[in-house]
Parts: sequence; C-alpha cells; structure tokens
Amino acid sequence: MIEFIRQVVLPQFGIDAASATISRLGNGHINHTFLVTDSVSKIVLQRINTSVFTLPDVVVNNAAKISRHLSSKRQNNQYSLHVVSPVVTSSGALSLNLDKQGFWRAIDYIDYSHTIEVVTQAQQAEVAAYAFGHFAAVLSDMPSDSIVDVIPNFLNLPLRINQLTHAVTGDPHSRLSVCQKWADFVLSQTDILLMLADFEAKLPKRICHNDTKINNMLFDKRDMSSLAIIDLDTCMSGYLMYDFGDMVRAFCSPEPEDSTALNHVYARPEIIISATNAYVKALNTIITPLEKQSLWLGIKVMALMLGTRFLTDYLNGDVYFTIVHPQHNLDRAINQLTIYQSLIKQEPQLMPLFS
Ligand code: GN1
Ligand code: MG
Repeated sequence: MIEFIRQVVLPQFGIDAASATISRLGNGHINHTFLVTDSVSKIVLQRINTSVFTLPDVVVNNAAKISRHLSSKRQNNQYSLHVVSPVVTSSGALSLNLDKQGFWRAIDYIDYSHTIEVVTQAQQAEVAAYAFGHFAAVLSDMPSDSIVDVIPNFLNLPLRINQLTHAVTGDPHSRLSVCQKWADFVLSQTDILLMLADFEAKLPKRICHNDTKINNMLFDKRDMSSLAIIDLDTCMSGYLMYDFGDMVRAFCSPEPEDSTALNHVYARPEIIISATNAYVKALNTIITPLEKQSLWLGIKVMALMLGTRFLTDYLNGDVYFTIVHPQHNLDRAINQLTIYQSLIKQEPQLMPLFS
C-alpha cells in the first residue's frame, strides 16, 4: 500500500512524493492511518474504511464543519486546544475518491504530539477529561442537527444487544461454545436497558465525539498538557453520558483494551474520580443536573456496549474490527465485560459521586 500511496495518492495532495516518508500511525481498528512527511510539511493521511463508513463524503464534511466551528472559537479565545483541520487536495477537495483503490483524506499533523494507550496516573485522566469536556462545551452551541448521523444508531445499546442475539442464534463460525458464558452474561443485563430508556427520554441531545478513548487526545510531549482532540469521524448527535462513559471506560483500567491479564483489569476508583471532576468542571455552565446524574449510567453502558460489539464481531467472524490474531475480538470483549463487572461491584461507592 505504501508504494501506491507514494505514486498515486500523494501527488494529488500536493506532496513531493519522491522525498516523502510514509509510516503507519496509531492503533485505529477501522481506518488505515499514515504519517506522511516531506521537506515542508507533515500530514496525516487516511484511507477510510467504506464498509464501516458507508457515506465517507458525509464523514469528511462533518469533520470539516466541526473543525471550522472549533477554529472560529479558538480565534475568539474560547477554545484552548489545537484544531485538526482537513488538508485539501490540489483541486481543493476534502477527499480523493479512487473507488476500489480507496477513499482518501488528509488532516493536519500536530507537532510535539504524543499519545498514550493506557492512563498510568490520575493526572493524565484529569488533563484528558478536562480536554474532552472543553471540546463538548465548545460544541454545545452548534445545533445537534447541523451534522449528519454518519452511522445511524451507532451507540444504541438495545440494537447492539439484538445484534449479539442474532449472532448467538446463527453462530455462523461455530464459536459460541467458546464464549457462551459471556454471551449469556450480556443477555442477562436487561435492567440497564430500562434505566437507559428512562434517561434518554429526558436528556438533551448534543453534538458528541463518540470515540473518546485516551488515544484520541493528543498530549504535548514537552509537558504532557493537552494539545488536541483528534478523530472527529464519529462526531454525531448523542448524549453527554456516552462521551463521558466511553472516556471513563477507556481511562479506568490499568491494562490495554485487549489485555488478557484479567487479574489486573478493573475500574480504578481514583481515575474515575479525577476524570469526573475534571469533565464536570469543564462543562460547569452547560451540564444539567440530570446529565450529571446520567454520567454513571454512561460508564456502565459504554463498557457493556463495547464488550457486546467485540463479542458480536467475534461470533460473526471478525468482519468489523481489525484483528491481529483470531482470539483478538474475544479478548477485547472479555476485557470490556470485566471492566463492566468491576463497575457494578463498586457501584455503591461510586454512584453517589454523580448525585
Ligand atoms: C473503533 O477505529 P477506532 O479505534 O477509532 C470504533 C469505536 C470503538 C473503538 C474501540 C467507527 O474506533 O467505536 O470504541 O474502536 N469505531 C467505529 O477501541 O466503530
Ligand atoms: Mg475512531
């Protein structure tokens, strides 16, 4: 793919292909991402996975709208983070559609950036949670219908559970016997659906990021302050509790998302407390009392939902998330469901934080 990028894609983005270096970037499960450096610039180049993002034009248009909004806020000193903006093609387009050879887009690379895969100190959780909260706060005056739903029902737990039920019933790759216990566990979690429906009926819809894991926040490698929020591809209308919940489920474990060291996979209360305080502080004037109350539910929902999605993909033969080995989605599912169980165990101590 690297040679194809050099010969066909880079010239379209005005990059000097002969002198450019191209390397893989990040750990995304969906798109292919590269860092491209030539003598004058550094950009992030992505081949969008069009099986997942079936309307890639919508993805790049949404992301451009979000970055324009953030940039104008930054100009008015209302947004303190850097903005990842689109890098257009030589003809001024937001993307390069080569049909079977890919849908390509480029974005700014931010210098001095550093990502982490696991939160090791409460201070990191605090910095990142404040940044994600600030991002949500600054988007709060953008009407939630001003961007298009790129993946309708993306964060719909009842739908995700139905998809699991379907995979369990069909068991198309005869993998159920390996994970029956976990599938039964997910399908027994019916109370949370009732609670969720009750909250959703009353909560305001806002533009959310929808993928607030720790590696979507760039730290400044010089002092580990926050630099930018990246990966605007799943920005859609949603509920604050989802962004908060996805963030906390990703920050709270001392192990990576696919770790099988289950003795060490749990929700660290001190990280949850730091992340919560920072997120609520950043949204201070915006978050409603009911939204604040919903945040605890959001953490549980997002851990359960991601565990369910990984398990469903395992049963379906790994058609959605990129995997590195055959058990990968199962390992990820068990990891997330273990975090969910740890959250439930600590509910009596942690839930009062959100009242
Ligand atoms: C996927 O590709 P990446 O890493 O940005 C997924 C998210 C999951 C995440 C789990 C479009 O995001 O929903 O939370 O993996 N994105 C999509 O690591 O499904
Ligand atoms: Mg993403």
